[in-house]
Amino acid sequence: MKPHFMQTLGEFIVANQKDYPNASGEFSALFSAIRLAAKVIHREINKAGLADLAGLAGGDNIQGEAQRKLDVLANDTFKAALAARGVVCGIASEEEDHYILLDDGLNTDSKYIVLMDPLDGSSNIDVNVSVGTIFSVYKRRSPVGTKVTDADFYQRGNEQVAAGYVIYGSSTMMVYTTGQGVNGFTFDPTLGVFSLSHPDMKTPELGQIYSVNEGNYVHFPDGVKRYIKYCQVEDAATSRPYTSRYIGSLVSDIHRNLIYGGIFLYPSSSPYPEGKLRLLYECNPIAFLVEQAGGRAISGSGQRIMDIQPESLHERVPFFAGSRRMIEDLEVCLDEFGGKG
Ligand code: AHM
Ligand code: MG
Repeated sequence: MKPHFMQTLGEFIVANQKDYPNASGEFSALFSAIRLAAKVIHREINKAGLADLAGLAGGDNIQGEAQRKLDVLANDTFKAALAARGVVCGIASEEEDHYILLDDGLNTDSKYIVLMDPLDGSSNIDVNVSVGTIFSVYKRRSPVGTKVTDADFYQRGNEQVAAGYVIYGSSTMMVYTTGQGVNGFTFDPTLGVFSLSHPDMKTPELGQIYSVNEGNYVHFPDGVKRYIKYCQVEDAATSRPYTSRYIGSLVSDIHRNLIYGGIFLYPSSSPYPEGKLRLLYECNPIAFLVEQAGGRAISGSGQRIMDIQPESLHERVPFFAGSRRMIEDLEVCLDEFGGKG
């Protein structure tokens, strides 16, 4: 068999720098920090069951959710990797009550901020189900050299300069966008490199998968209930009934639907009147990727996710994302029957 050398993530970033006329190398350094942290998490997740890394850490995050040992480890790893490069002036994380200011001299003059969910779906980790890291990158609004402010973090999703996820699955992959399409890189643990395995990812216009936690059905808004019933009705033209697939790990559910085509729904329900997913570091980066792959992402009121003006760091929003024609059908139901609790 002839050896096949795919382009590595590092090579890809360098080769595409020409797309950014003002690129100073800071952005590549930022990506190299994310890439390195992802490799560390890959390593730790793979031995979690052996190294006493499964289970709870003993504390709660600001949202009252129990932190797991790997949540804490992933958060510390990404923070340390980003801080070490001198390219990020502020970090916000699902695991931190407030955003972190990096004004240690090394990072003070950086122009980027990063928002992240270091280990999404971590409640799945003890049973060997795929989890992910989600990240979102913006240019700061405040002047370089000053302390970052709320306004740097409360930017609309459409201001993102990059977003992506790492999926720690049957293989580890990084999928990201800088607004020029979506590319996916698979990690080869024997070489320690991510290679371009999924260039220019596009999601089908119409898929056959719907993904929702149907256990909450009775609490869903009427428009969402209608749409779920629509998914289940037979119709040859749209290949219905659709298949129901729900892992309960956002990155995994989105990754599958992105490739096969499908719709992901996390509506409002009585336990979560605003939905469960967080606008800044879960919904916005996923919305950017889904749109760049040709899909759409909207909220319960039908608003484009990336147009929502954030008001707080950990705010939640009903989230619907996926294949374009499926979102259009959902919109009809939300318009007619309502999409909020
Ligand atoms: P987390 O950030 O605490 O891990 O929670 C987010 C996760 C998502 O990965 C997933 O889509 C969702 O929670 C599943 O929620 P549910 O168990 O209510 O269906
Ligand atoms: Mg999360």
